[in-house]
Amino acid sequence: MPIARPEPQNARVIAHVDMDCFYVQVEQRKNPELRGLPTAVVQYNSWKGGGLIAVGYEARKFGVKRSMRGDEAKRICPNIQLIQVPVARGKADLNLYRNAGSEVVSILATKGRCERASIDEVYLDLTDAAEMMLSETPPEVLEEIDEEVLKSHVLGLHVEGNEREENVREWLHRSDADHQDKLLACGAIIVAQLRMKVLYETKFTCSAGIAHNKMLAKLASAMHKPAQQTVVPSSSVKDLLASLPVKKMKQLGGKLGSSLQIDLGVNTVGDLLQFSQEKLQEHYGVNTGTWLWNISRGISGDAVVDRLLPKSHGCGKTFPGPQALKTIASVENWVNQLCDELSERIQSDLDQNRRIAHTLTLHARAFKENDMEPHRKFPSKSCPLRYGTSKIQEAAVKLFDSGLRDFLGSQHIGWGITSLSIAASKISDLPQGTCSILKFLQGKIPSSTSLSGAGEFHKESFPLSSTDDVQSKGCTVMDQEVKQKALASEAASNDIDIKFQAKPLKRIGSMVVKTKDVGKSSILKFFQSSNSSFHTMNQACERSSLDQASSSSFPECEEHSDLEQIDEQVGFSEGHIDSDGHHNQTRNGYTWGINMENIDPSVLDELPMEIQREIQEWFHPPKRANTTRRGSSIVHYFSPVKKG
Ligand code: DCP
Repeated sequence: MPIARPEPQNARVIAHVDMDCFYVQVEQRKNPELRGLPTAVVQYNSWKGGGLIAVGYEARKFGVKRSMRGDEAKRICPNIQLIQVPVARGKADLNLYRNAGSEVVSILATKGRCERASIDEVYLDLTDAAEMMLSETPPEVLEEIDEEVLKSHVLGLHVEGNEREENVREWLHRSDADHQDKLLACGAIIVAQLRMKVLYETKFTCSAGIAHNKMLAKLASAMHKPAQQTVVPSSSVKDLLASLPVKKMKQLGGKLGSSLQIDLGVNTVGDLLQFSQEKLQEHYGVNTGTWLWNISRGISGDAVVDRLLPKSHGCGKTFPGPQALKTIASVENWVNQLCDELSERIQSDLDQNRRIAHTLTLHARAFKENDMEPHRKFPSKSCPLRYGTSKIQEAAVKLFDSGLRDFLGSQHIGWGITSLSIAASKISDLPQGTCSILKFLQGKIPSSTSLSGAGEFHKESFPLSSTDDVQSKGCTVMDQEVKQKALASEAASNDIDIKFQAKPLKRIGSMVVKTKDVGKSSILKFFQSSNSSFHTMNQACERSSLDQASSSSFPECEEHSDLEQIDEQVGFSEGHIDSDGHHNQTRNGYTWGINMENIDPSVLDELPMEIQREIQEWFHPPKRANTTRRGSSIVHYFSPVKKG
């Protein structure tokens, strides 16, 4: 459900950066011979040439689309290069792309607060950087401006043919512009520099939107692709939204958007302006009504969250048509494989980022033979997550069994599973003070099971709960070491004299101006000078419609084929009461589902003194006569370690 948040009082500068045909670019970097050729990445499943999941801009010129299969793409574009997505455990392995995304994030994160929104897109809050630029070297005093900045699209700015760059220059230079527009001008300069830096360091192009809030920045980044940026001054918002189909707006692609069309006859976001806030609240409740009223005016207070790492990890697989799984054994086989991957990823998140996931969720799509209740969905199920592959597998199979029971009810009929996915969510940082425990465990336990006991903070047995609110979406990302990379990149960016950054400044009168010929700094020139055939991308740059752009954002999550992953929508819980009615103890905001009196003292004695002290400190045990409770002991926490 959308949440209505008022805009902060002071203007912000928010950018949304989205990689262009991302998987294709990653494959082209791996194999530079593909550059300039029409290329698409296809699923590993070769039925009808495999489903296309990413289409390069050269191929798009021939009409190749993501919804097509390889055979169809070949028909309309015989020279198309179809690259198979890497495969592991019988399904797509996205690590190559995740890591490539992390490289980009580490560069973008150097200029302001950075929120990684998916495998290939981020939001940046550049307000501080823009304010600083405005106070030190405002655009109006710059003698030369990077070509890449001049190629920006400024919404509402009337431009024709060759005058475009001149008009943009004028817009950037306006000394009578209001503070908000001046900030956006600074944002445009910063984002162009960042995009150039991304290109030089990773060889990837990206597109960006620069606006006063996330919603507008996201809309704008998709308007001119590839390798371009679009600025949304406040004065252009009304016109932008007036013709924007409601379904194109984030969170209006589904039922809410349909209801607006059917129930209120609203087809564009601008159409919403005719309704009072009260009327919208009457129809959709106070929160959603207020949100609708706000977005129709371009108001959105959503903050850019400082997050370089994902909120959850997920992996899934679809089994379309005849591939549907129809036996428990075949489901278990796949559940085990998905859990194997999930376990590896959460373990590596724990090892590298000191983050622990608390909830395991299983989603499935299913059908029943001769179904009398075709609308009944397979319910999503979740439970506390215990680390260790076999424990996750065991729990996931139980979740599936429980879901299947609910799905079938009293009917004893045949069934089939057409998609399965597993997610680990409610991820939080390990509390301070666990450092020595981590080291101790990592030193003693083989890495595949290291800290597998962490999950034993949860009860051995647990209730299965429905979690219909957990939806699946496009991309959950996994960014190993991204934080470190961001820091490293930030440090490097302070030292390294990068071509497009290292421009000495000189002053006009008392103001600072750039002296070097900055006109060389353009993304197109990068490709020309690096001798790659970028001409088709150049031509594609001429496109500028939201229609085309719409293919750049994930459609509905259901469309996400084999590569579907789990959304990052689950929020963190501050603490809870478990099903036994025991209050979990919270330290530094982290909830431990265990009491000190549940720890077997003999096991505690085996730990080094420093660890014992840490554990004592965690719990500050309440004084109670009964010091042990059956079924819950630290033995379980350390269960992977076999006692001699
Ligand atoms: N992706 C996928 N399955 C989908 C949609 C996307 O596996 N149904 C993957 C491949 C894409 C990547 O996610 O390269 C990013 O998706 P985008 O929607 O951002 O699309 P692209 O980056 O491919 O193209 P664009 O330049 O239009 O953004």
